[in-house]
Amino acid sequence: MARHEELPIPMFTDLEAVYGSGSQLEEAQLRFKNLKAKFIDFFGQPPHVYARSPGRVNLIGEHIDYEGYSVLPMAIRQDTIVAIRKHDSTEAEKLLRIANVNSDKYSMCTYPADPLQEVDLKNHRWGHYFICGYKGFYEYAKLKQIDVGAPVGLDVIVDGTVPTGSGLSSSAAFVCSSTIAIMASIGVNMPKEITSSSRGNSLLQKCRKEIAQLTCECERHIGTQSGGMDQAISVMAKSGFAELIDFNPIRATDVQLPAGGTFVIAHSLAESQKAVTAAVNYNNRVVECRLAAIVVGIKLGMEPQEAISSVKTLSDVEGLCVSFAGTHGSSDPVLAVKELLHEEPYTNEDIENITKEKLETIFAASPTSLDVLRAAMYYKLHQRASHVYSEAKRVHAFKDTVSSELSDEDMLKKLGDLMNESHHSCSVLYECSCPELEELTKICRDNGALGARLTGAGWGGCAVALVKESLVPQFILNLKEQFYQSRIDKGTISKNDLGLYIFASNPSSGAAIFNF
Ligand code: NG1
Ligand code: MG
Repeated sequence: MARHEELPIPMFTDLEAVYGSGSQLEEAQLRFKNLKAKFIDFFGQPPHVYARSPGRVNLIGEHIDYEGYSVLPMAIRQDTIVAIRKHDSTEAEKLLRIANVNSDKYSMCTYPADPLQEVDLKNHRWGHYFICGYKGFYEYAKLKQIDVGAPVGLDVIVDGTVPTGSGLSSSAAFVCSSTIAIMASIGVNMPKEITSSSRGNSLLQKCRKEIAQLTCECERHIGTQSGGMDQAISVMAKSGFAELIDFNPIRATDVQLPAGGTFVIAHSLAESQKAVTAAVNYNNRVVECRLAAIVVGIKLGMEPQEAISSVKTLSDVEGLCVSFAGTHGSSDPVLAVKELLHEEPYTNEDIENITKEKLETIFAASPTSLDVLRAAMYYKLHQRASHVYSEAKRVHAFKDTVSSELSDEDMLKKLGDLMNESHHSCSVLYECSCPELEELTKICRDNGALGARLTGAGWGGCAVALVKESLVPQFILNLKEQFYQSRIDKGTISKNDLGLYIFASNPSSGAAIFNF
């Protein structure tokens, strides 16, 4: 194994740097020890290297990353660790064997060591997320002309603590840790344009950015047209800070949260299986936003064909919207949407009359979008665009509030209000909430949360509440009583697991590699 300074990506660190000290460190040491023992059990030899990447909670900015708008998440301590061993090139079996420490729930998945294999979207398996990283890594190497040699077999064990289907991005934690583990085990170096002129910290930042971009593309192999927030924060997070993430190109700006407030994460216990329901939920909204953007572009004077070929996101037509609204004395794209798009849902025919093109033709290059068209009855262009433009403004208002001169108390109140507005918009305009999340966020507010909203894609999963630090223990007790107790009584969850479903969270650090 190469020594630290020779290793490919400068993300090697030690457990203390990531997991801190005291009982958390001891817990982490035990976790890695068990993981290593399991690895030897499964594969007869220890792993070469480990990569970890955390889940995240999005504080504000929902369903706007894929429209090109900035979002504001923070990493959580729960993470995925991938332990990996690369086969010798002389070893005959060229297989990817992917096991899980939780082998009762996740049985071993085996795939050929072939970077060109297709991910079988019709038969979802948990190991597919590793294949996303695998394919993405080889595509990246090809693009950057990095010589990575012929594919060899890989033995892998995954240990994840991010609850799945919960809006905390277990998927990105898995994809990012897989990709980074593959990079580290295959021993590639970062392209020269990144490493040549950068030293120390700035090199590390450049590499993190590059990996964030790469992993975002990786996860699209699972069939969701995701925007990049989750991978960006999972790779680039810094302990103690939330991050404002900008796209095109990806960039992270540290955001110091005000003293006296704590973010509490609470699971609605409705599991959202995004990879399975994408055609009617997530990808449906991506398609609706694209259609809204094209229609707005045409209404504001673009030729239909020009709009179809050049308008990809609502951010592409924001400038047009703003100048249109400007003639009415405002610079708010939400106002433009109000006038340009009717609230009645649009049918296929309504839209095709405007675009002068079949929707199937517009989306011909995207099989997952064609799945959306097959499943959709109508398209709520007005509502989706209003959500996106207003949510994008709330992200900046959140960031501005944090850096304003307000007292901590006033600041927390303002942040809470923005979170409540965000939830309302997700719920009413974007329709990505569900009855359990509505009940949970209401209970949060009734128990003194300054703000509460769904986090992540929605349709189940978690809520995040901003709570005054001094109230947190009582707040958690009240939620246990008012939301979880009836579910414990019904046997939905066990009392002993409550700590997995409701917890306070501090901003944790991003992806890292270990070898010991
Ligand atoms: P979840 O479902 O929480 O992993 C998804 C997307 C994000 C973002 C949010 C909604 C993926 C990997 N992530 O998050 O990019 O669009 O929904 O804000 O698809
Ligand atoms: Mg996800």
